[in-house]
Amino acid sequence: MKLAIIGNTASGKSSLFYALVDGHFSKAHGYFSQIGTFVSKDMGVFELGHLIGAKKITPAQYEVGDFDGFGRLWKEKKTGEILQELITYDTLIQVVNAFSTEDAESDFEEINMNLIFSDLQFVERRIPKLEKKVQAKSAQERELDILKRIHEVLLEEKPISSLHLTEDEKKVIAGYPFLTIKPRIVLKNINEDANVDINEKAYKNYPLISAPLNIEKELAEISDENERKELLDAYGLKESILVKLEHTILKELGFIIFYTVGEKETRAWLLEKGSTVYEAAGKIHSDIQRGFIRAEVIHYEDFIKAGSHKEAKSLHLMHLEGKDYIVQHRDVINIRFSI
Ligand SMILES: Nc1nc2c(ncn2[C@@H]2O[C@H](COP(=O)(O)OP(=O)(O)OP(=O)(O)O)[C@@H](O)[C@H]2O)c(=O)[nH]1
Ligand SMILES: [Mg+2]
Repeated sequence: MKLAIIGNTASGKSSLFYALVDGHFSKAHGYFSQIGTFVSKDMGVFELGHLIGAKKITPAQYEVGDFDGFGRLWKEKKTGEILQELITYDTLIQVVNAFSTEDAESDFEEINMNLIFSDLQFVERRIPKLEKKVQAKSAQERELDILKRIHEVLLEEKPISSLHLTEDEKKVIAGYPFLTIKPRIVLKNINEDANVDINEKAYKNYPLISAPLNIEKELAEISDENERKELLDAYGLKESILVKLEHTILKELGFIIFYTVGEKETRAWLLEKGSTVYEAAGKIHSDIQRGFIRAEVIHYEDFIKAGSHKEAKSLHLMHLEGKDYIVQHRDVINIRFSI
């Protein structure tokens, strides 16, 4: 899963990037100044792995890009090129400067308008072409109708996500490089002396998280638990926002985490919510999916209670499921297969 950090110049993008990747990064080319890996903050996989004495523990991971395209390069009108890079990302995390400016709204809007403008440019080029195709009966009128509705909301300076498209309609336009339809999370970068307003949960319909990102960056650099605590206390903060941010990302994207628990390796996997255990098997290995017989499922809490697959089985905490079972967040899964 790929996360792009976007935002205005000096809004705190790189501060968030460093907090997320915790040293796992490299310089990038093009419109990302650097790319790195965010290792999931979900501790379940470590608890399970330690419980059974796993040799290797592999948490879920996200790819993170520190995007730099909305400044000078955007003004040089390299929008097409920039778009091609940004479009490969699943979620946009928009950092908004609320620490050195009174006007966080215009900081948000400047980037928001870049995204809207990019989509607008695209539909305006696409609609006349599609009209010709519809006339020649080589394209469907339905697609054209959807694009016209999209055009209207963009002209009102609203994101495509504000248009309530059905799942079917979304499929029709899935191949288009729209940015304002992507899940977006707003990260308000507040001053470290300001109080976090915990009641404020959304910003213009986007899920909102507020934090002083310079402190988040510092927290990532400290490994000593007591020192971390001191720093948090000094600024009246409860915890780093990274756990909450990951939850929000999973919720917005509609993803869950499931585990495979083995002595050789205990691992956490990201999966689209609503997926069957057969689809989950495919993530693990195509052979396991091909030879799928049944799935042994134990929920995380039950596994922790029982301590092992065997004990969970004898306590009747394990249930056997067929291909159609819908995997739940934090299920421990063992696939019986034969090839
Ligand atoms: N006081 C304060 N300063 C901050 C905060 N977050 C970032 N800064 C400072 O603001 C400056 C810009 O932060 P960066 O994280 O580099 O921002 P950026 O968006 O990556 O900047 P560019 O890549 O140059 O566009 C740095 O000097 C930071 O130390 C904050 O929460 N509070
Ligand atoms: Mg930067």
